Amino acid sequence: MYGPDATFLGVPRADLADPASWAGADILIIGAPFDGGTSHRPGARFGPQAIRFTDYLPHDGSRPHLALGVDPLAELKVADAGDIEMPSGETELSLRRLEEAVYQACQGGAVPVILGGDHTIALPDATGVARHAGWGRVSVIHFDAHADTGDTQFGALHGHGTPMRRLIESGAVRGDRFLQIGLRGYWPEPETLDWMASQQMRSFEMAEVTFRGLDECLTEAFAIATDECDGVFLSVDVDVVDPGMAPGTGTPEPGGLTSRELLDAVRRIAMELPLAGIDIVEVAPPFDHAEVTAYLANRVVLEALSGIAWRRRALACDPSRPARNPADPLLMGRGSQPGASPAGRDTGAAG
Ligand SMILES: [Mn+2]
Repeated sequence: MYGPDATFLGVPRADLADPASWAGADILIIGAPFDGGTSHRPGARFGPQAIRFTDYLPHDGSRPHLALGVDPLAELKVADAGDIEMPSGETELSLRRLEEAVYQACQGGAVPVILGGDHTIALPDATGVARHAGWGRVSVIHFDAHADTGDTQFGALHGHGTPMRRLIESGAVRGDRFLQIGLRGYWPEPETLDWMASQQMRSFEMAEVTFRGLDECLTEAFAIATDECDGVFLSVDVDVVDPGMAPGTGTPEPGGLTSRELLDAVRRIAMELPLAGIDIVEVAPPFDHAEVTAYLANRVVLEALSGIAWRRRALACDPSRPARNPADPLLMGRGSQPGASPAGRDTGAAG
């Protein structure tokens, strides 16, 4: 919708209306250039294009991941359906169009990866996935500085402060399978926290994350996310990262995760859990500096795709294509270096 008309790192173009153009795709990239739901600074409508091509490497269809030993762009069939037309003054129409596109992607067998856009789009994103995977059968792991569980925003049902409440209210996803990581700051108010508690949500505030460690919190979240659910929807609001490392966003809240922590967490989620859909939202290029936030969001997508490719290898158990243990020394088994260790803890984590 907002050019230039380029695909994610140059992957093949898909036309949603022409299923043959993306037949067999493992991953379908969908742009959601909508920022009509922002409560403060807009600009995330320019997020999809920034995430697509903010990278210093050639757009040559190859991204060999050092730690995981996979090349997600070569091992997965990744296609880009371009941007959904989401006129800013037509929120419900915009969200309907996006939900339909996400649903189509799922029905075609692809994992949708939606590039936002403000967080309003998580409602159609996770709803589209749930329509395919089963109502209430998909858990949500949600990285964010904010809970996004407001009842209304400026009196409206839709906005980037309310999508998680709408999702739970509709039953598309279960409140007690809704994991939030990175919350902090001064919102929401106690009434909304009471509602979240009544839905049995599990929200990890940054103080808990810092006190216990991110990995321990993730392990707890994973156990909940996989209990009586068939798939996981991952929603990454880039403002979960500290504004010092992700300044290009509309509602920055100091004191967040480092970019390293977010990338590690996303990679681990993709390696260990059955991802059914992903969105990365709230990248607002007009507020970015030196493209710091756009580079990070591009890598969030690649980290997720790499984890998915790694997980497929691990589940295939093909000895000629082992899943590399990222804890091993990088050059292990090359030249005169000692060979790879037997499968480590991560290789067994795919179940
Ligand atoms: Mn958010």
